[in-house]
Amino acid sequence: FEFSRAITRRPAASIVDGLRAEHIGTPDLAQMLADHAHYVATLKRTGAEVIELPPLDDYPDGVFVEDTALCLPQGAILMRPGAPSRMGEVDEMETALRQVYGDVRRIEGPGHIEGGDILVTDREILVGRSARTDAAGVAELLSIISDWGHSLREVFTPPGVLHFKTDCSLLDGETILSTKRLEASGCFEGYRVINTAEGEEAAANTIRFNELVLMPAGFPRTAETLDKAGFEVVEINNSECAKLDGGMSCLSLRF
Ligand code: CIR
Repeated sequence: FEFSRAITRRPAASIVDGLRAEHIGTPDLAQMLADHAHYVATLKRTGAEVIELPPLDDYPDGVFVEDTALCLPQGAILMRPGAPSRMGEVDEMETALRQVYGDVRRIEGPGHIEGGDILVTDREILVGRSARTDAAGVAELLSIISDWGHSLREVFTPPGVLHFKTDCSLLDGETILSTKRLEASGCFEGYRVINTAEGEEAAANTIRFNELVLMPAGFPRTAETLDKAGFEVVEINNSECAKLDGGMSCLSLRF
């Protein structure tokens, strides 16, 4: 959770066409831009450099950069999204990653894998199979990261949940914030787990970024739990991204 850099991409006007499981309202671009600016400023507040990429009108979900790559100390790996409309975002990210990484690999397929399904902890890389991430995608990622000395554990995202990290996030070297439904699957044995409050499952997607925990605003009981556990929480309005099933982790690549 200690990072010196992040990559973000400004939301495009086409964001109104972003993918969503359920239509709960049209995202408001002006509000999303304001929230995005708050998010970027918060990352920068920790002293990190933020590489801000321009909007991509051709890719409505382009703001959710996390899904396009996995950034590790040894190199970056370009993902192969399970959502066909998001495939082209990967080439756009490749250009940015080649400027900062000497070693950039790529999931060639036929499998699929998205960054939102990958949680990197101090001891392992957890990958949740989901509607976007399949066994072949996980296997191809494993072949790359085992070269770099990482271990991978395949787990399962609960049905109906978009990504593994929709329901969990890393708070520190040994602590994970998780919904009760995901923890119940047994995937966090050996970790200290803090649960989101009942009815606040959407608070599970946070990011620990240096000294701060960025979390979506509007989940007071979970925020209080984190505060009491000693974390420095910054709440960021996420109303617009939430309409597209997106949250704090989706909005950046961190390394
Ligand atoms: C999608 O369905 O792909 C986007 N609307 C949301 C992506 C959220 N990304 C993430 O959780 N890492």
